[in-house]
Amino acid sequence: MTRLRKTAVLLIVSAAVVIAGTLLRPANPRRVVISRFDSRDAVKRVEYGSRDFNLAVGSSSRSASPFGRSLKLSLKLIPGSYNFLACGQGLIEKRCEWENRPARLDWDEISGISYKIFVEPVKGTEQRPVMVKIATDIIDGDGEILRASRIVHTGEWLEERVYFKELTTRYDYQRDWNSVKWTGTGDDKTSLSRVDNGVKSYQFEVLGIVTERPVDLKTEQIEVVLYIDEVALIR
Ligand SMILES: [Ca+2]
Ligand SMILES: [Ca+2]
Repeated sequence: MTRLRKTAVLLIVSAAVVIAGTLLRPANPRRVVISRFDSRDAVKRVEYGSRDFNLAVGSSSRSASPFGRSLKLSLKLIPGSYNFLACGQGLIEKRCEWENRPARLDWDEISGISYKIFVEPVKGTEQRPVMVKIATDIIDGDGEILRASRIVHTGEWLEERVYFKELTTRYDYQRDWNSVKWTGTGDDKTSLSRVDNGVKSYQFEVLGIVTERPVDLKTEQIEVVLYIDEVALIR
């Protein structure tokens, strides 16, 4: 082979290696997916409920989903009600562990949790735009429940990221107040709002809708339909 041909072959091989490397690389090495909900039975591995039995959860193969099957949540908004969908350890249902809990995970490297969400255009109100407010809760290794919420637009798949530093202790509800760590004393006492010893479980709650003018949930029959997929830890 001439020197020129050798150089050309070397260049082609190098290019092929670079392309192959790009194709084989995981989409986002900083994301560790813990729930994909691709199985029809995925719904059996989540715990969910609502005060007024107004939340339905199912498995959906909605064609618009680029992530395979997803969890579909349908919720009728009732004033003063609550709802939740949870997955992980330490729940009442013991079969709700994540599909993937990496062994020997260094929690110091994990900075938050992300999820994919698609919200269908909200029915029952003429107002536009309508957005949906959703809370993400984390139950940390101590059993403390911390929360951050997001306002999500309708009509497209979005990735929401909730970083641990944004979470605050839920003052409205804890299973065990001894799990909360505090700073200060007496009336000046505030919680550290810190994720300690990793994450046992995650939980979502649909808090309601966000519109320009207030909506009367007693007279307006509003239903929120949304899909959740690819819950992941962020490295
Ligand atoms: Ca999926
Ligand atoms: Ca804590």
